[in-house]
Amino acid sequence: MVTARRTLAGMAGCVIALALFLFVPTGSASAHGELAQEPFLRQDTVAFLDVQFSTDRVEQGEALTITGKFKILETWPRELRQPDTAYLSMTVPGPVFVVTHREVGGQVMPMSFHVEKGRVYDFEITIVGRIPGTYHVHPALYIEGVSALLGPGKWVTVSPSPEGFTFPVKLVDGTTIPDLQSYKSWFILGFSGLTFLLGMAWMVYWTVPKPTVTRLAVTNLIPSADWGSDFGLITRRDVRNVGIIAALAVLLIAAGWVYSAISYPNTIPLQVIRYDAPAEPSPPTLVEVKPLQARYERASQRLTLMTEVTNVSDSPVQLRRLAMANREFVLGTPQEEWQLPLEVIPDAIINPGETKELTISIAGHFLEDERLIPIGQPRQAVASTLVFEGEGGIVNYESQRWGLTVE
Ligand SMILES: [Cu+2]
Repeated sequence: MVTARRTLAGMAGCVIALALFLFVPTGSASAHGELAQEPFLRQDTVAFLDVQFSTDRVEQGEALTITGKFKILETWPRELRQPDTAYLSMTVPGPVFVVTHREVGGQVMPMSFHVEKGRVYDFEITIVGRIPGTYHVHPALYIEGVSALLGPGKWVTVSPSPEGFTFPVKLVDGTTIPDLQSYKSWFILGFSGLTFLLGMAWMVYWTVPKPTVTRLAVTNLIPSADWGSDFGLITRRDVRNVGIIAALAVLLIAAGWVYSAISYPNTIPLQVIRYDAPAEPSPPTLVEVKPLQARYERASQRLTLMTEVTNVSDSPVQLRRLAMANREFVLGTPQEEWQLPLEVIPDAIINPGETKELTISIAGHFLEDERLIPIGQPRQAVASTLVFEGEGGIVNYESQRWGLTVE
């Protein structure tokens, strides 16, 4: 009686939870969790630099290209799995774009590739508008064992086109699939449905007529080598019946394999070999950077990075920009929606042979709103990449981590 009541209460709970989940209205999400990642995960891992979007407005079926560089930072935390295999993509809320082309270091890179800490890579990614709407689009680097690490985001509008969106694909044998979105949908659904039915039959067979779940306490006591035939748990008939289900599953897989081998003789085997992505050549060293201290003042919402910079080249060097998580801080007027102004005291130019103590500062409520400052986090530090420019267009990307004091 008690068990029955408990079961009923449990079921009622489930029904209420499901109803709440399905019917209680929620606000629409305007971002996609880029700020949910821990500050160190965004600051210490990958820096996106010189990112450019070819446009912020496309029609359905029109292409948009994102170019730029990413650097695998020397500040990569030891607590994370070390960077080795990466995959270039982008992040948007759902399949609202399709990626049609990817390049890393000037090479077409549709698959995963190897990266190295400290190196800078050029990238290019082409996406085509699919579903009308306005979306926050980020280039993203997926690192195996870590997560998606996002670059700066830009709002892009996809406007409806009278023809709608189609995704034709040309095959090796010269034929064209008119629209990949609906290609053999019913066949795929039907085949998946059959495998689903077999799986359900297996599950229901073992749970509904058998006391495996309803009398878990008893079945748990039976040793694993014992069939429990005395309790009616597994009988010879059961073995025969589930043998039939297993045989049907093998038959289905074999039939699918034969069908695809006959209908599609020209297939590309699964690609397993990965390449090192071609990195940019290492530039001559212009500066030596020593992070001294970072201080964040909560009242004025100002972050200052005390940094000692020595110019080891024979011409003046200028600190131009600073990349931190999905933001970029620039001297002068920001041009892009992810850029914000940067202040450098006394100034950003370091003469040859000079050692200068720079006070780099950034201010604004976004520092806390976007969780760039790790308040109440198990790591009191900030990391960023400083961009120094010397004569003849030589650029050094200096990634550093500063110990942080919050006041
Ligand atoms: Cu975003």
